[in-house]
Amino acid sequence: SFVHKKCRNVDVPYLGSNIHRILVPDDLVKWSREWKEYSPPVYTDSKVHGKAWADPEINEKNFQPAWNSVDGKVNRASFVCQYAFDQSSLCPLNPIGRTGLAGRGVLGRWGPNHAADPIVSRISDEGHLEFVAIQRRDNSEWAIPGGMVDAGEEVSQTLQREFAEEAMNGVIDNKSLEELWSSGKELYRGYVDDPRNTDNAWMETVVVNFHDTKGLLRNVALQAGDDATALRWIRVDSQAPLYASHSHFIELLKASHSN
Ligand code: RP5
Ligand code: MG
Ligand code: MG
Repeated sequence: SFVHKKCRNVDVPYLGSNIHRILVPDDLVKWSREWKEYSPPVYTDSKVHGKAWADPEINEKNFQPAWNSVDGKVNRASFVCQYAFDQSSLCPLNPIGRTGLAGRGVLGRWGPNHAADPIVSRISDEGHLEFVAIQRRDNSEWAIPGGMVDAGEEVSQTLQREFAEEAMNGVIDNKSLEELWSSGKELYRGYVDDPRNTDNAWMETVVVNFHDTKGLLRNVALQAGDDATALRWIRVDSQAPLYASHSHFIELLKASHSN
């Protein structure tokens, strides 16, 4: 079964910090494997504290979230399973298993942090299936231009908003793309092996393909914006390394266009 890898990397410090994860061997990822001395560093970035998009500390008096369900405007349900809790800290437990780091890191929510990933694709003049990729500001890796679902936001909105912010330099009302946005095909919903994941906070996403059969994107200026520093079309067969689990999502894109 699937084990996460990118959130067990001990070669680099955790994003924006000098904290290192402890090494979790493959066979000790699952919580069901006993590891009595497991005691990872506990780390939550100070930028998370007091933010409207983030949860408070787990033991804060007024923090009584509806775990494993839609909690008002925040979806705290996991696509993977009903998640369990650490017996002493009471924090949600990553459904895939240990990551070598506890706390939330830079993620705002305890438990699942929901995102959406729009894969905008086309067939190039040379006949190759390719998709819009952006370079991320946080670690310079190439990625699908996805982002977090805001509180109270529909995933369908997140997909369009994030694409507009990161790949159209914020131009949201683009009438010429209406037809493209209504053509979405879901490729995946579930866990993301994101390098920011921790034992108690992790990324999940809905990946939707918008395939431009009519050349609608020729009328649109694609340009990196917001937390993207560059943009390019990447061929699905290019083997270019991608952020988090995005290579897996591109494999699903390939498969869905090969029949
Ligand atoms: C990944 O992080 C998701 O697949 C999505 O692409 C992205 C969302 O986070 P930000 O781009 O907002 O940092 O796990
Ligand atoms: Mg964004
Ligand atoms: Mg993003």
